[in-house]
Parts: sequence; C-alpha cells; structure tokens
Amino acid sequence: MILMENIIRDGHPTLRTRAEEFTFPLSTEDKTLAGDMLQYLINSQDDAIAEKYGLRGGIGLAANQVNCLKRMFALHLEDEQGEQLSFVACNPKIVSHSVEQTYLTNGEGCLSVDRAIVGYVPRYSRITVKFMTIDGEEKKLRLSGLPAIAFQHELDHLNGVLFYDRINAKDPFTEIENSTPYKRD
Ligand code: LHY
Ligand code: NI
Repeated sequence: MILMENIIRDGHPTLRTRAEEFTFPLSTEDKTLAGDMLQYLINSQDDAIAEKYGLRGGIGLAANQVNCLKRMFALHLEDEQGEQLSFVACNPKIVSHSVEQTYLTNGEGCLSVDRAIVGYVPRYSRITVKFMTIDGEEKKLRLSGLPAIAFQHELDHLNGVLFYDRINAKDPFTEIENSTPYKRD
C-alpha cells in the first residue's frame, strides 16, 4: 500500500528526471505498482481510509512520485458528466489539443509539494490523448475540464516538470491568453 511516506517531495532529483518509455509486456512488478498507484487515489478519496492512514486526497499520481522513472500515471476522478474516469496510462501522449487554454482558478497543488504555491497554471482546455493500458491495449480519449488539466499535470511529472514551473514568475495571476477559467468545487 502506498502511503504519504512513499511519495517523494520537491527537491528529490527523481521529480526532475524524464521517465523512460515502457516496452510491452509490463513486468509483474510494474503492473503491481500501477495497481498500487490507482489504489492510493481511490483510498485517498475515501474519508475513513484517508483519515486512518493520513493520506492527502488526490486525483492523479505519477510514477516519478513514488520514485520510479517509468512513463505511467494513474488518474481517478469524475468528468463533467459525472462519469468516473479511472485508469493507469502507460507511455501517455497528447496527440492534439485546443488552442483555447484553461487554468484552475484556485491554482494547482501537488502531492510532492508540501507548500502552497499560488498562481495560474496554463493548460490546454481540451486534449486528445493516446496511451497504453497496463495490459498493452492502445487507448485514445478526448478529455476536457478537470480530467484534461489532471492529465497534463501528470504528463508533466513524467517529463520532470512541476506545476509551478508554468506559473508566470513576475505576475502569478496575470491573465492567461485565450482562456476559459475552470472553477473546481
Ligand atoms: N496530484 C494532486 C491531486 O490533487 C494535484 C493535482 C491537482 C493534479 C489538480 C492535477 C490537477 O491529485 C498530484 O500532484 N499528482 O501529481
Ligand atoms: Ni503532482
């Protein structure tokens, strides 16, 4: 079971290293890790379990964050239609994206960043993505809203990028070009 003590924090070099592509089939260990990452998110969204184990709630978790330099992340959240999205993406890619941008009005956080860093993080509003499932099946999805933002946040991790790298350093709340803000409730 993944706990907060297993999640590495900002300053650890793994968070700044590009993760490596998978070749298929995945090893048993990698499949187990994928399942554990998704389970962390599910557990963290269960009030009783989160409280018992001191888990910080999350909708996404990248392998770098558990100190594994492989290109996979887990997402577990509902889309705008109330549809549950729950998957582990291996070798994820954005194949196309909107010109329109978005940003979370309350900014982003990160399970690997313990301090609050304020400011707008520009993201594409809509993305078409491709990835492999842990069983080697190719998936193509269209994402918008919070799922699109989360996918981009996690993909950044695989490239050694953290959300605050994208905040305008001179003026964190400067207007984001061509954007529709996203308010998370
Ligand atoms: N996950 C955080 C989480 O709350 C931060 C986050 C916030 C990710 C908004 C995406 C969108 O799930 C992570 O930091 N994972 O890397
Ligand atoms: Ni993060």
